Amino acid sequence: MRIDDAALGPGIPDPAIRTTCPYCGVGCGVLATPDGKGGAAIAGDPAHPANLGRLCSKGSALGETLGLGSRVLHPLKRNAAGGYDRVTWELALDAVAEGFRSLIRREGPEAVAFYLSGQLLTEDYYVANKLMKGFIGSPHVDTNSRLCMSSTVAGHKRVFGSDTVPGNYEDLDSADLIVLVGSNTAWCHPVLFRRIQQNRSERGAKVVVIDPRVTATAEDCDLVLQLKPGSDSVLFAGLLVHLAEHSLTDATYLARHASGFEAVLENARGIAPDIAAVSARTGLSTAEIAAFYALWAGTPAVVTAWSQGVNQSAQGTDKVASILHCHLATGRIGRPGGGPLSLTGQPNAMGGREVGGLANMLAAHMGYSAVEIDRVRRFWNAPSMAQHEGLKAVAMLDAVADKRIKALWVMATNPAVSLPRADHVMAALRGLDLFVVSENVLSNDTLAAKPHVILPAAAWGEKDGTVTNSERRISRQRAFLPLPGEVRPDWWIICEIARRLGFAAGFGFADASEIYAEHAALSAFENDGTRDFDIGAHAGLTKRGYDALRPVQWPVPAGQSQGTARLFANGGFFTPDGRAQMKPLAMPALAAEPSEAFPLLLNTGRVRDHWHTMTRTGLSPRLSAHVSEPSVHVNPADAVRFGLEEGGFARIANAHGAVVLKVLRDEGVPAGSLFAPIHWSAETASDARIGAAVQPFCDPYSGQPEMKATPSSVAPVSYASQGFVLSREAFALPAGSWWASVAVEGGQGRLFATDASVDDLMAAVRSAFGEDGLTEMIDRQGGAYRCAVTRDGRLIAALFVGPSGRAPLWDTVKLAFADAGLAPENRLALLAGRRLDGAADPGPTVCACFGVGLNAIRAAFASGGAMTPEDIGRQLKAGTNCGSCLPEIRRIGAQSRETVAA
Ligand SMILES: Nc1nc2c(c(=O)[nH]1)N[C@H]1C(S)=C(S)[C@@H](COP(=O)(O)OP(=O)(O)OC[C@H]3O[C@@H](n4cnc5c(=O)[nH]c(N)nc54)[C@H](O)[C@@H]3O)O[C@H]1N2
Ligand SMILES: Nc1nc2c(c(=O)[nH]1)N[C@H]1C(S)=C(S)[C@@H](COP(=O)(O)OP(=O)(O)OC[C@H]3O[C@@H](n4cnc5c(=O)[nH]c(N)nc54)[C@H](O)[C@@H]3O)O[C@H]1N2
Ligand code: SF4
Ligand SMILES: [Mo]
Repeated sequence: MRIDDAALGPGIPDPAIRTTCPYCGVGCGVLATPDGKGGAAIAGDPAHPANLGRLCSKGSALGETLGLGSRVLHPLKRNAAGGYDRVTWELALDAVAEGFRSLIRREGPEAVAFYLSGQLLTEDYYVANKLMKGFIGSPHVDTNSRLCMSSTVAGHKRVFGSDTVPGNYEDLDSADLIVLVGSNTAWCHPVLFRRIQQNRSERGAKVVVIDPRVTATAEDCDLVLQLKPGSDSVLFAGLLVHLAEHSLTDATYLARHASGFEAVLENARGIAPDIAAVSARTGLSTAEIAAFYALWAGTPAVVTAWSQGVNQSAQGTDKVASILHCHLATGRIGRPGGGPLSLTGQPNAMGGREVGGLANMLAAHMGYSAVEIDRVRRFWNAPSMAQHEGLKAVAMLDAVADKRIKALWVMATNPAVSLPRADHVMAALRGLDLFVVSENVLSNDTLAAKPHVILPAAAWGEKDGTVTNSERRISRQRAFLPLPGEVRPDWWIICEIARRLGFAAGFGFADASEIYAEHAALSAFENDGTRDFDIGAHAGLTKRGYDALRPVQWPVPAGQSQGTARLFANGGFFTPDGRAQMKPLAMPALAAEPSEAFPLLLNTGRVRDHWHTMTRTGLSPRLSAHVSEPSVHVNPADAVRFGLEEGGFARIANAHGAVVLKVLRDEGVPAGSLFAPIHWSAETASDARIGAAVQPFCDPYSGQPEMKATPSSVAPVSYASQGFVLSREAFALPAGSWWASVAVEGGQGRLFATDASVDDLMAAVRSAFGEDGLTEMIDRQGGAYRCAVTRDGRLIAALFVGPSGRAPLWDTVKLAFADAGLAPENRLALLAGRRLDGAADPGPTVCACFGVGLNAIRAAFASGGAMTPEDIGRQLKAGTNCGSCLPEIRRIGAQSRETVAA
C-alpha cells in the first residue's frame, strides 16, 4: 500500500510508509522503509504534528525489534501433558468459541471476561468491547489502562463531566510555565520533554518538577519540589487557597462556566489553610511552596502536565481534580499556552477510553445510564446488553481467583507481571476453566501460566488501524510488513469468535476501515453536541479515505473539516447545564503507612530505554545497554541504616511478595523510600518481578492501584561472586544463581551473582561447551574464573566471574563478543581484559543512538576539553540524535566538575 503524498504532506522517500510509534502516548509519527528482508529503516516523520520528525531512543531503535525469533507464529493449544500443539486456526477458534459458549450456558455471561490493553488499536478494542458488552452480555471488560489512566478519566469526569483533555502539545510552545507532576517526562515522554526544554532554553519558559524522587527530568528545570509521596492534592488545594486569597481567580469564568467553586474553596481551606499547613503535610519548605505558588499564580500561560505519580495512587482522582480546580478557578483552560494536560502512557490509552474499554464505560464515551444502554443497544442491534458496570482490573483478577469469573481472554498485556500482587495473579490465571491469550511473543510470564489456547496476533509493522495520543490526536498505524506465519490482526480474531458464537451479522467487517467507520458513526449517533467524543465526520469514511487519513484531533463532528485543537476556553462542558462541576476533594489516605516491619515505601516506575515487560525493547542490544540489570535505588542514609552495599544485592519484601535486586545508591531517592523499575519479569531475571511486591489497594473512585508506595522491608543479600556470561548457545547457570538477561550483539548475555564455586562454574561451562576451544584463567583461591570458548575461529562464549563489585569488564568483553571473528591468538588478551583494539573500557552506555559509554563522556569532561553537553555532542556525537541522554550528560558534567572542585 502506498499512501498518496499529496494527501499526507511533504514528499517522503518512495518505499516509506507513514505510521506511528507503538510505544508511548506522545504518539510520534514514524517513516518506516521496509528493507525487503523483514526489517525496516526507521525515521521520524517530519510532517507529524506530535513530533515534527523527532524520535527518542526507543522509537529510533524500533528496527531492532522486528525480528521473528521470539514471535508466536501459529495458533497453539495446550495438550494433556501441559505442552502445546500447533493447531489450525479453525481448531483454535472453535475451541475458544466452544469454551466460551459452554461456560456462558452453564454459568451465565458474567462468568466470562476480557482483559485488554492500551496497546491494542482502536479497531481491535471496538470489536472486543462490542462483542462482550452488546452480544455476550457481560460487562466484564477492563484493560491495563486501569493501571495507567483511570484516575485521570475519573478526575476528568468528576470535574468536567466528561473524559476530555482540553489542551494540546502546541500549548507547550507558548506556555511560560510548565509544571510536571509525577512525571519523569525526560525518560517516559522524551520527545515532549525535548520540546519543553527547547521552550525553556529558547523562550525562557520556566519548568517545575514535582516528584518525591529527583529524576532525570529534574536535571533540567527551574524548581524541584520533592514532596512526600501522596501529598500532591494538599499542594494543589493550597494553591487554590493562595489564588483565592490573592484575588487571582477568574470570577467571570467561574460565574459563567463552573459550579461548586465556593464549596471547593472551603474544602481546600480545610485541607490547606495556609503555607505552614501545606509544608507540614507535603514536607516541602515554606519557601519552596511560596515560590511555586507565586510562579503559578503570576504566570497566566501555564500548562500543568501529569502522569503516573498522580494517577497511580490511592488518591489519584483527587490529585487530578485538585489540579483541574486550579486551572478552572483561573480560567486557564483551553487557551493557547494554558491548561491541564494528562500525559498518557500507552500508544492507544486514549483510543481505549474512546471505545469504552474500561469496565465503567459502555462505548463511545457513554456510560451505563438506562438511556445510554438503550441507545447503544439500538445502534448495535445488540441482543444482550450488559446492564451495569463491570469489574475493574484488580477486582476482576480477584473474581478470577475465587472463581466467579471462569473464562478470561487476555489481549496485548502481560498481567502476570504488571498487575499488583503478581504472584496471586499468576495463581489465579492458572486456575481458570478457560484461559485464552492473544500475543505477539511465544514466551512471557502470562504465557507461563499456561493458557488453554494461544492466538498469534499481528505486531507493530503488520497491523493496520488507528491510535489516539495524549492530545486527542487520532493517527493511523499502517502495516509495512507482511503478516508472518499464520498471525492475524486482533480485530480479525475477535470477529471470528463472534461469528462462531452466532453473531456474524454484527461482526462482518472486511477490514479495519469498516470498523473505524462504525465506531465513528456510534460516536455521532444521537449526539447533537451532548457528548465530547464525536468523530461523526469519519462515519462515512471509505477504505481509501481511511488509508489517507491524516492525524486529526477529535472532536470532528459531521460537517467539520478540521479537528478541534482546544476545548472549554468558553465553557461548553458536557454536563446538563454546560458548566464544569467542581466538587470537594475526598482526601483518601495513603493506602498504607510504613510500619516497623515494613519501614520503607516502595516506589516503582520506568527506565529510559525499556518498555514495560521488555518483550520488544529487551530484543535490542542498544536499548539494553543503558540500564542492563534490575536495581533498587536507595538513599545513601538508608543504605547505611540497612547495611546495603553499592553493587551488592537487597531483598525487598512485604506481605504480598519479594524480589532481589542490585543495590544502587541514589541521592535522588528520599530517605524512607525505595525505587525499583517495572521492566524485569521471570522471563528476563531470576528474582526481579516487582509486581509481586506491589500492594493491590486502589483509588476508591477510579479503581486504579497505588503502585508507587507499598510499605516494604529491605535487607542485604550476599553472593560469593559476581560475573557475566555471553553465549551464542544455551547455557545453564548453577541453580540458585541471581541473574538478569541482557540483549547483546550476536547472542545472549547474562549478568549474574552466585554462591557456586569456581569448580561448579567450570563444570557448567564444560557441560555446555565441552573442552575443545576452551581457554581459561583459574584462580580458585581468589574465587575468580574467566574463560573463552572458540569454535572454528569464532568466539562462541565467554564467562567472567570474580569476588565482588560490578561485573568485571562486561562492556569490554561484550564488544569483543559482538565481533564474531575473534582470532584465537587474541583469546588470552581477552581474558586479561584488554580491548583488542587497545582502547579503554567504554563503561555503560549513556547515548543509545551512537553507543557512547559513560567512561568516554567522563574522560571528555575531565580533560577540560568539554564543558557542556553541546561540546560532548561535537566531540563524541553523544546526544545529537534523539537527545534522550542529554539530562544524563549534563549530570555527568556536573559530577565531574564537583570532583574537580573537591
Ligand atoms: N521509557 C519508557 N517510557 C514509557 C514507558 C516505559 O515503559 N518506558 N511506559 C509508558 C507508560 S504506559 C506510561 S503510563 C508512562 C508513565 O510515565 P511516568 O509517569 O512519567 O513514569 P513513572 O516512572 O511510572 O512515574 C513517574 C514518577 O512518579 C513519581 N511519583 C511517585 N509517587 C509520587 C507522588 O506521590 N507524587 C508525585 N508527584 N510523583 C510521584 C515517581 O517517583 C516517578 O518518577 O510512560 C510511558 N513511557
Ligand atoms: N509496579 C508497577 N506496575 C505497573 C506500573 C507501574 O508503574 N508500577 N505501570 C502500569 C502501567 S501504567 C501499564 S500501562 C502496565 C503495562 O503493563 P503490560 O501491558 O502488562 O506490559 P507490556 O510489556 O506492554 O505487555 C504487552 C504484551 O502484549 C504483547 N503485545 C504487544 N502488542 C500487541 C498486539 O498488538 N496484540 C497482541 N495480542 N499482543 C501484543 C506484548 O508482546 C506483551 O507481552 O503496567 C502497569 N504496572
Ligand atoms: S517519545 Fe519515543 S516512545 Fe514516545 S512515541 Fe515518540 S518515539 Fe515513541
Ligand atoms: Mo501506562
